[in-house]
Amino acid sequence: MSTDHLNIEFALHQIPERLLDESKNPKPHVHSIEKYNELYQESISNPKEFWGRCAKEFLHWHKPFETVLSGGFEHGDISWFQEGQLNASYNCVDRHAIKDPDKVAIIYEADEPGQDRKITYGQLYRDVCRFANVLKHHGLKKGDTVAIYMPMVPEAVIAFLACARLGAVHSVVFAGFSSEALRDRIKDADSKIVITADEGCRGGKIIHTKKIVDDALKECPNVKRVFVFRRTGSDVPFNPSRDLWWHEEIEKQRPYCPPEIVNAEDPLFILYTSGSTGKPKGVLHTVAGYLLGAAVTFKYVFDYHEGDVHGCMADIGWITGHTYIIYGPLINGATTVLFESTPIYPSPSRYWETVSKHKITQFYTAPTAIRLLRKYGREHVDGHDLSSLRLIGSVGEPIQPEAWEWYNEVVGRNECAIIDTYWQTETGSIIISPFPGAVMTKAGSATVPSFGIDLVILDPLTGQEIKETKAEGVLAIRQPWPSIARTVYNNHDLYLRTYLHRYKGYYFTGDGVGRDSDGYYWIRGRVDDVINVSGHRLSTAEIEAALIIHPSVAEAAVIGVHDDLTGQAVHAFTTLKPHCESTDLGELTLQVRKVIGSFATPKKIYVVKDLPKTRSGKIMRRVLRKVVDGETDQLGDLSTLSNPTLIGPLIEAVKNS
Ligand code: 6R9
Repeated sequence: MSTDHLNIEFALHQIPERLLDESKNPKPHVHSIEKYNELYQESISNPKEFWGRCAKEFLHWHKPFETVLSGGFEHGDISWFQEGQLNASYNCVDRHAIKDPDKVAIIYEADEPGQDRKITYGQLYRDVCRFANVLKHHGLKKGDTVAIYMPMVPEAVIAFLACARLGAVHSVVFAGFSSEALRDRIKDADSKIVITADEGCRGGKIIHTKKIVDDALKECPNVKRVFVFRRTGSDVPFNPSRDLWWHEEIEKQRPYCPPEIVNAEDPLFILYTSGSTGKPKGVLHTVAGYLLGAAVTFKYVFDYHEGDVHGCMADIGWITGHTYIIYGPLINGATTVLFESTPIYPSPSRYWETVSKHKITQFYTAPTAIRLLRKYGREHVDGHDLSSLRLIGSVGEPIQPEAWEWYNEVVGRNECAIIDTYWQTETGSIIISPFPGAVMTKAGSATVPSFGIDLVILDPLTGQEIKETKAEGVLAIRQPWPSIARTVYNNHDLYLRTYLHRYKGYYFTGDGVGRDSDGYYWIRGRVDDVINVSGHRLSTAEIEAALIIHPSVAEAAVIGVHDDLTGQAVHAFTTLKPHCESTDLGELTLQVRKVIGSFATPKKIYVVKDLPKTRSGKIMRRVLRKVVDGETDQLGDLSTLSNPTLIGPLIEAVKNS
């Protein structure tokens, strides 16, 4: 790997004064670099003491644990707080509803401005109990899986927590996925119940949610019940022998439902994510460890204080929504915003109107949204009262220094903490990020590890740890932390192979990384065949599989290409079957939208005669990448290429497209 850029030292940004001024700001929990170092060192050298203490402080246990950690990376038998028993919904709702029933738990900012709604902890408690009783009445039991395919409405949160109350496992499918993708996820997780809505609204557009569910369920005979929340009230198809209306069912139930007490290591949820294989993986998280990771990072990384309003703009269908809209905030008894719309609806000021209306204190979004708003210009930000903001955060992909500076200056007015947070579905919670109040920042660096995260940089070829401070390699972790995923649903072997056995003794993230002379980490992006479009993690293999379904396509190869707006964009190369002279590119695009969802749509499709392959038949995507980037003089070692004559026509095809 090239190390040229390691010589560039980026300027350190001081901790904004406002953050350290106790007359304007609550004193940060981690208020100095010494404090960070002390806590971090303890968490690494004595993880049992550190996490044992946190587990008692952050969680309510119905039965206390004795063992903090057992098992490890070798067999993937990691278990935290083994003998402990608890309930996630009790921890997120009941204890706050008892203490402060009128405190606002959720601020729902609906797609149309002005239709917002607030839900207190008392109300949330009753709603969760009612809906849990509905599910119980229809036969849902501890350990059963439930698919949730819902827009960003409070009832989605209620659905998560009602499952957790009964010890059931939720498998949330992002509501932008197509019916086929939904079908595959329902089948893989063996969900018998689906919770959905009549329609969704986003950016002024209607999404035909229930219809998509109906299409998916044509091939899911095991789904016996579908609960339909009425979001728009439009006429939608309804199958009376299977479907039930949310509003009719909850009226029948009383708002009390005892929580099912489960073991610390029982599953809390499955969430599908793309890996380098074509099939999405059902990443499984367990109750206690996941909740603890969410709770501790929420408090320390977002520097949560009583009275704060937390605005995470992600979708609940992604891990960011699970951890930092729902579980992290609610475990801490915080007020969390559920944002149904888009950054540009009805205008590019929507975020800032929302911040000033609800006096949001922590604002969290993705680089793709920041780049989009930067493109629209600062006039859409200026003039809005953003004085409530103390911290602004970014997640999902590397943030370019230009975008970081714009965010810091225009949104943060140089007086907010700015946190670039790096983590993954599999890590459950943030693993690299500045601690506001303690860690100085550099534009484009996620900076330092979170508590308990023992980061290492490995040489990708030898798997040896690179001990020098300045280093470049792949990112791995040496010790288990509480919110690490425990398995891939129904495929523990895949879990071991993907994360734990690739480099023996370490958890492997799949990301390339650099470390500068200050010990700051710079995430370079995926080293496997995963593309990141607007923070959506897509696998090249999955998109290729979708293209190949089309009757005229023989082969497909998909690559991620730099894109100013979306970070990466999907470019697809296809070869056609012998009898096909040409094909309708629109149909191919449609194919991807149908099988995966519109967010995976290729930006460009090139029809070529042949794909570059190694002699063993592996497609050389690296060559395709270079050709698209115009770096045809740097195609690298082509000695393994089986058919060197295809390069010329390939370059032509890209040029002429
Ligand atoms: C939380 C989330 C994980 C992948 C990850 C990496 C990329 C996430 C990042 C980042 C650079 C950041 N990623 N945050 N890259 N800087 N701050 O996004 O989870 O959807 O599983 O994606 O996203 O490549 O491996 P997930």
